[in-house]
Amino acid sequence: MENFIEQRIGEAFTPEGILAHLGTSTLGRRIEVHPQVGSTNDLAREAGRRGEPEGLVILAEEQVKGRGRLGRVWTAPQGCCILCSVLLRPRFSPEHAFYITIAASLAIYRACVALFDQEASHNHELNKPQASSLKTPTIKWPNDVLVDGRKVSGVLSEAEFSGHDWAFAVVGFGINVNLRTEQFGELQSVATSLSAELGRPVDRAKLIAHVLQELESLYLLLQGGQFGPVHSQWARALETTGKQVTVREAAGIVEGKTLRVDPDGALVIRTRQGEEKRVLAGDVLPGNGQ
Ligand code: BT5
Repeated sequence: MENFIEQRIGEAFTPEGILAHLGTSTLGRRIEVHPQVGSTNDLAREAGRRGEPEGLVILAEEQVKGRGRLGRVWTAPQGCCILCSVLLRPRFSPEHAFYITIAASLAIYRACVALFDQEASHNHELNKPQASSLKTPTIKWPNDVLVDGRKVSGVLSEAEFSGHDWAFAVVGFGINVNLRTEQFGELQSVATSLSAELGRPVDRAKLIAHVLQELESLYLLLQGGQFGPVHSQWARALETTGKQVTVREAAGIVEGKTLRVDPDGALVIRTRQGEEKRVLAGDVLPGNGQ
């Protein structure tokens, strides 16, 4: 039985395997699975330009040109992670584009929290002492999901516009699912995987179905103009609030204490000089989060 479960969990993605767990009405009703691509975001953008309907999900077992924000690289060993892009056709104003990233990180965060909660109650049922090593996921502003301070997932939203309106949006995310920490190489101190944190393999098909389900319900709120509830849930999950941070933005470095996130997603920092600074795009640098 154990072997069977291991084998099933380690299986390649198939659309049918995911659809069997999927309860969405739009997202993922059409799924493409590719053994190897440049970047799933590129394929989703091509699909957007071809006029494919929203909800198309592109998954790959391997990316040779996986990208992060600002020209950075996303790396993942073949066949053990989630590398996914979703085509969206938002109806809300493009000025709220940042909410797509917020919704995706919140969806991934929620699916991860559910996994960790299940593990805790499973341990409880088995009368195992609560694994003191079991950590809670958090979101690091603006787009990372962390477990115990290390990155388990990143989100890259991209959009194309037609005049002042959307042509379409693509939200791409990578989730480190079944990897040993040694497989991260030089990223080992900053990255982790769900299997490493839980101490067991995770069913990728179930997980992606759960993420898509969460993403759809958040996206429906956005399509209905309800940004407030999405923002407040995201703000609650942020590990960055109330901490001393150093943030790198295009204009330079901002240091200070994080006060809040504004409705447009900006991180508000009180600098040592007592000034309030809003950072709309940047990175919270590691190692200074207390
Ligand atoms: C992100 O960028 O975190 C967005 C990553 C989005 C990846 C997905 S995979 C499917 C879709 N197709 C794509 O081509 N991309 C999307 P950023 O915040 O810029 O973080 C990038 C940084 O994360 C890198 O510079 C590394 O330091 C680190 N990194 C790279 N691979 C990682 C991994 N597997 N786990 C944790 N950290 C990683």
